[in-house]
Amino acid sequence: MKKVMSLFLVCLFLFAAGSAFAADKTVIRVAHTIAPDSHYNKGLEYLGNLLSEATKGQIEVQIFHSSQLGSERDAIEGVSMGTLEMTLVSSAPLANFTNAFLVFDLPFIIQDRQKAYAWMDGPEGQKILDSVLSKGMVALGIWENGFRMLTNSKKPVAVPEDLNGLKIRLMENPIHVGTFKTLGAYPVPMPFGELFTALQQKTVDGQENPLIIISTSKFAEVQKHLSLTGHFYAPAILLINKAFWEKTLTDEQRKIFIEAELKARHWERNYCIESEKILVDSLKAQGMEVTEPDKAKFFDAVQPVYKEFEEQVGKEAIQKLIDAQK
Ligand code: EAX
Repeated sequence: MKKVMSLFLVCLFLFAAGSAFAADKTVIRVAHTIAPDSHYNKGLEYLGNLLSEATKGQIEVQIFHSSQLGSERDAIEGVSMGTLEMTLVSSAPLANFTNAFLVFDLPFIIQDRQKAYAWMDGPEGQKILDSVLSKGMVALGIWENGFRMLTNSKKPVAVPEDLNGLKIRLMENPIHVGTFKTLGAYPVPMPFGELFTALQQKTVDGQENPLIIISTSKFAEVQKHLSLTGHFYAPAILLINKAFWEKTLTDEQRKIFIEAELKARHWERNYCIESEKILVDSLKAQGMEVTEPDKAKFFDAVQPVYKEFEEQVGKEAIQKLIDAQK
């Protein structure tokens, strides 16, 4: 009986110690809108593993994919207010919060990925990231979503005229919407979480996203035509709540985080570049018809967009990003 009793006490002690330990653990919930096998999810898993290892399990990253916690706009609002710790989003929906990221939304502004990375990771990129500080957020770094390609269920798109009258879903961003208007399409801004159903039910004819999203979101099931336009480059911004970053995390944890984020950022960008190499063939194998569009014609057709948004984006900001890639 005594033996049983002491065993019970030992168990009770271990249980209490275990839960006290668990209470020391800091959980970071991170939301994103795309699939569990997407580049965002893989990059966040990589970051989570680095953080867990370096802090001996003190920090745990919990990933909520597929818009489980709402749209990108919802997630940004959540991180801004502190109801969510972290999110990884395209920079485009940040247009609702600051103008600083708009320069990335101009069509064809990013041509050289490597040079653009260097610029984004340098002081100019930092200035842009700092624009969210006043919104209660810290932008930790610029990851990659990717070059956006056009898909639709109606016809091959080789020249801008082919877009005439097509209903194309876009992110909620004024420059993206303006660009597709200029191209003669009918732009339909909508959160990503509603997109698959909208394509399936043909409320929209097409959409545009990087190949890796077209693939992991299984758009080949509802879209026949893929046009390799690469008209926008979408950076992905890792945002964390400012009070959480400054007050909940310790100095030591923040230091670990900064190092881990840098590693994860490079890892995620490389993962995108590597995946892209096989994705055109893979999407063909899934039944998509692939068109190499006349990019020069698209480039010429969107030039009025630069004039239209020049004031809002800032002439200087535009020129700096272009010059950085020379
Ligand atoms: O950021 O909404 C979109 O099309 C984005 O590419 C997606 O949510 C990932």
